[in-house]
Amino acid sequence: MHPLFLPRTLLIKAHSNGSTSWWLALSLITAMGFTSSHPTKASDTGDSLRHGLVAHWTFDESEGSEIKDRIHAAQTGSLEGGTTRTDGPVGRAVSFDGQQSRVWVGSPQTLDLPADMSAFAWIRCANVAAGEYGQCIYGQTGPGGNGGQYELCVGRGKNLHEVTVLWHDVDVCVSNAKLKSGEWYHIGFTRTGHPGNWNCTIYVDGMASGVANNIVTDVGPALPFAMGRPGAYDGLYFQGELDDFRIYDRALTPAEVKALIQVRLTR
Ligand SMILES: [Ca+2]
Repeated sequence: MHPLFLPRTLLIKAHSNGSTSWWLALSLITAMGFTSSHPTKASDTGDSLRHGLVAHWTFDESEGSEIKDRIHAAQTGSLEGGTTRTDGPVGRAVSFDGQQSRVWVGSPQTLDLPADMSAFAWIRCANVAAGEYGQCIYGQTGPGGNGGQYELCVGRGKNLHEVTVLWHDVDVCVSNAKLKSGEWYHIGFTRTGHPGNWNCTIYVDGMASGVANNIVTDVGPALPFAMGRPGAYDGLYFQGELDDFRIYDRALTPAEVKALIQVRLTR
């Protein structure tokens, strides 16, 4: 059916004398072609979630050791150190044992993100407060522990139940939210700014939960990237699960962060 001829009816109360009401049915608006087929805000946001997407690991493979990236083949990861697969909020997920397991990606040029960026994923910690120096869920780090452009950790130092974002070896932003062990959260951060003046916002379950502005620590160099531990560093292993991990080369808006959670509800 052509949209101009949809049976859209407008009722107008044309006359009322107390005992009898006369109603006029008009299809005038439809006949003139004024339809209400404007795109919804949700679909607008859904389209924008593909803008600037530089990595998207769904972890939905049913078998094998490859973790495919939906954006760049060079960002395909590999399960190492006994990493296993499990069910997550959006299809399948990966599970880290906190000992040696990780997803190794390495140093593809496309993950070199020295400026604005975002990274978001579903995360479940088996034991949030497991160690003094925390657990690194993902990040860029050299083999000696030197920090690169971005890392996301939980349970660091006195922030035993919080999320911490680091770059260039410095804790630059801490969440207000305190995580509980064994629960899934949608967690990520955005970064904007320029050398000498950076901003970082941590989001937990779609809400801003920790903001740091005027960060003077500059972004570190591009270094090897991994999930389940900080890059090439043999330590700070994460015990828990990870699903639907996305990285952008821009800062998502608060509305876009909220829309990302809907992916869980619509699949
Ligand atoms: Ca998945």
